[in-house]
Amino acid sequence: MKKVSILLLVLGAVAATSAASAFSMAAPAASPAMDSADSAQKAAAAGPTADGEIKKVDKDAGKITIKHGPLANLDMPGMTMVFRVKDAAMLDQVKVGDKVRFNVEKVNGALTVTAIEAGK
Ligand SMILES: [Cu+2]
Repeated sequence: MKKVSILLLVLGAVAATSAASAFSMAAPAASPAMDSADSAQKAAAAGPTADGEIKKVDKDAGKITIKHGPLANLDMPGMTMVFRVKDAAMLDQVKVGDKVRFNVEKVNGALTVTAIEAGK
C-alpha cells in the first residue's frame, strides 16, 4: 500500500513539472534576426584580408589588375583579374609588382576594390 502511494506522489510531481515547463515554453524568446547583417559589417572593419600582387594599374580606366589569392567572400579561387576601384586615389597608392592586402566587394554588380594597403 505504501509503495503505491509513493509512486502516485512521484507521478504527480512529474506531471506538475511538465505543466510548468509547458508554460515557460510559451514565453517569447529573444530574436537573433538582426545578427547576420551586423557581423558582415564587423568583418569589413577588420581591414583588408585578401592577398594580391599588382600586375597593372590603369588610371585612365580606373581599373587595376591583381593576381589574387582566394577571395572567401566572393567564393573565388586565386587568379589574375581586373577590378574597378572604389576611389581613384587607390591607384596612386600602389604600383606594378607591389604585394598588397585588399578587399573586394560587389558594388552595383561590378567587382570593386574597396580597400587596399601595402602587404609584406
Ligand atoms: Cu578573381
